[in-house]
Amino acid sequence: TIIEEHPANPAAGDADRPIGYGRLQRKEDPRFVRGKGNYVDDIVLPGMLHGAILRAPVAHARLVSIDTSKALAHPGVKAVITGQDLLGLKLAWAPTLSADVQAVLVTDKVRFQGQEVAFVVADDRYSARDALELIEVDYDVLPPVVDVRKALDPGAPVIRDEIEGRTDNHIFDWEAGDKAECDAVFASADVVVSQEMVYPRVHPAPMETCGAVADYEPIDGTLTLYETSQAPHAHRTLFAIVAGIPEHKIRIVSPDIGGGFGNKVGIYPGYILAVVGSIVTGKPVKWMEDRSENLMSTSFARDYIMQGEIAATKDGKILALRTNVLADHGAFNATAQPTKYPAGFFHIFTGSYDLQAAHCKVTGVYTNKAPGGVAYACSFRVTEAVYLVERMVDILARKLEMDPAELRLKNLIKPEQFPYKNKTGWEYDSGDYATALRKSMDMAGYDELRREQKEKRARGELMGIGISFFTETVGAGPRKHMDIVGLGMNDGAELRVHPTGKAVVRISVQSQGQGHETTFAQIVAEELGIPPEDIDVVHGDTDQTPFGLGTYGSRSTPVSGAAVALVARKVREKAKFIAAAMLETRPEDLEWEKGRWFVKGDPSAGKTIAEISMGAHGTVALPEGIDGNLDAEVTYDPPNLTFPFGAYICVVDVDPGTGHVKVRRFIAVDDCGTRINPMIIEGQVHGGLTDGVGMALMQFIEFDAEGNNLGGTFMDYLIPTALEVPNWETGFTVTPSPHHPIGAKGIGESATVGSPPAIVNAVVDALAPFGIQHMDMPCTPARVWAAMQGRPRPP
Ligand code: MCN
Ligand code: CUM
Repeated sequence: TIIEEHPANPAAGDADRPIGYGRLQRKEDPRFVRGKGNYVDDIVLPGMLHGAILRAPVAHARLVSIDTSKALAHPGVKAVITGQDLLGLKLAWAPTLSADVQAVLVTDKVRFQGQEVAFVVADDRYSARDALELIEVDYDVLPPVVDVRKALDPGAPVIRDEIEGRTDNHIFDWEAGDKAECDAVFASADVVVSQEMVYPRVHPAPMETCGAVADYEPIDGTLTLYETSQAPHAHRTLFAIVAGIPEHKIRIVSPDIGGGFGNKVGIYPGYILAVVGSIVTGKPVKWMEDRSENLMSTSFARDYIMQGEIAATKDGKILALRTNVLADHGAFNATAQPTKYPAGFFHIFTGSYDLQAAHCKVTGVYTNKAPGGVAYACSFRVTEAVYLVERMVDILARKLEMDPAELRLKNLIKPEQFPYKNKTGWEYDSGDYATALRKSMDMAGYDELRREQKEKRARGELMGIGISFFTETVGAGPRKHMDIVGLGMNDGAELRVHPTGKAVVRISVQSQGQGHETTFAQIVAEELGIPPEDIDVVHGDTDQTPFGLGTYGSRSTPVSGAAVALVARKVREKAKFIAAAMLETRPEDLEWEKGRWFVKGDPSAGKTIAEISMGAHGTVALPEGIDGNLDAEVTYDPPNLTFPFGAYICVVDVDPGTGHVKVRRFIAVDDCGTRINPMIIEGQVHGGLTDGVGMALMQFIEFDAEGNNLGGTFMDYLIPTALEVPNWETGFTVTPSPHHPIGAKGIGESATVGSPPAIVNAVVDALAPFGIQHMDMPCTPARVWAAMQGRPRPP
């Protein structure tokens, strides 16, 4: 099922051009490249005040006293809000997305460095920031819990002692798969290998930090909140519940978003404080984080310690996989994932292989660190899952002295096994895995690379080749299986075709750079034959769009994309009845071709969508039950998630003198089913691969023994640039999703999920002469060098 791609976008006006799948340039780019984007910080309202947050300098401390009088006296300061003030408003604690609560401002105890302690509202940003230094706080510093491995020790300080009866830092235990069956397979296997691996704490670090402008109107009780949000409708419902403002009085606007990457899914104290500030002062209040605030206090990602074990026969048939995971959730359990899955979709850790058994257990614990955990293009923790299985398969290949490509080819799920039910309950919709892996090997010249490596090894040069094969599960989700804080994960779409045939489609997801204004117009164009430039996509304003759960987990195409295709089909069906009236024939005598209904056997007698729309809005006598417009709306409940996949090959050179790793080549073959816009897909893949280089080689948020965050600036937390990445070599196969209306699967996180194991596999492969079985990310020069010397791992 490999479909050849249509050629590049032909000139405008060409009637035959492939509007559905062409490499249409992004409709949003003219405003972005001219500096005309409209971000939250660009919003200026009359009389607007500015907020700033005082943050805790230590990780764990009792709040003894707080004196705000000097700050209040500072020129320009309009209000100083403390945790005590919020207690009075019943807003000191807010519910998280994981059935926990999080302090909006500290009332009793600081629980991580950078936590919110007080909020100053002033005439301008500088006065607000200056006033922060005038707030006098007395802390009684407590020993922090920094090492997740010690968080459950009997004597460990109890972080969440405000919860009655709590005597430890344990949050949850969660399991998937059949443990007994799995243990039995392990017991009788020829070969078992195990490895502990750390997927370190990293941060999505979008270019735009988080912020909000809150405008509470006391006269009619309406709240307009401009927010950096990936999920405006879900936020509106939560604000209604948290702040007690009726939902119909709340309008949430997410204007242009300068990158989200999961960082903008949750509701942060700053958003709530902007609202409180506006209520208290009666003026609009803007709050915008700086870079360190973003890195230190907003949703981090990963932080999983995984104990992996894989069982196989001696000739390389993989039988089973099991893992125990220790998950560091920080001081509040604020991870964002469907309610039933405290470890997200980690239980897809069986990967792309046909196994006899699998079992995973995840233990979540509190530590004195910022909350979060599900972010950074993670597909709800599929990142961690894919890293685990792909590292384990490589370690097994080494043990069996088999080529890692050969071992994978032997064990991949076969095309005829789809739909494939894995051992932890997922039903993979479609796949042709071996074809994708072979294609990546052809593109890489795999055999030639292995020959080159052999020659280089003989000369003492360190070259490594790493493979990863991943399967994702994206498109949350079917309401029978999942919800977030009780909200079903369905999306709406509303389509209006104006009398002259121009259209507007309103969607419930929110673009943060993914190009939705282009690709969703392309879906309508494909279904109705209207050129994409004649279709406007409206998103990011709860007053203007249908309810839906927002953009994350690469769900926009699988869920909202399906809604858009279906709403266009609904309009097409309605158009048939109107066309029949216009052509004085019966609807069943009409046939559809791109853009028009015509009489079967008489192609000259037909009406285009534009003509039909004019007819609908005009004076054509309409059939019974058809009203005078060409509009429709739908709410889509996906029957299943979609399962994109890919085969990645990474080639690295390691400098034996310095331990520096250079990614020399990277080949990525992705399959996201039907491809709506290949150029946008490539952009998503390039971005995700760059993330992968960041995580595998450069990035981690470390803490010292006192719980000080050592990754709070871009001097310490490194962002890969064009200098660190190769020219990406991308390829694709197309295996449509059988249940998605246009066969599309998500792509937005695939490369971030799939690339880190390929890079680490390549580094470990390069270091094979040293007998190294595993290296934890990031493979920094210091760590690689130490590994080569047989020294302990430096931080
Ligand atoms: N697409 C396509 N054909 C497909 C699948 C997708 O043309 N078969 C297009 C879509 O129409 C959309 C884009 O590719 O324009 C990404 O689609 P999708 O995979 O549905 O993902 P989402 O739109 O839901 O985006 C979310 C995803 C996530 S969860 C993170 S995290 C991430 C990512 O997108 N954050 C991003 N990519 C990002 N890219 C940018 N520029 N900024 C972010 O914050
Ligand atoms: Cu997990 S990051 Mo994206 O789902 O927004």
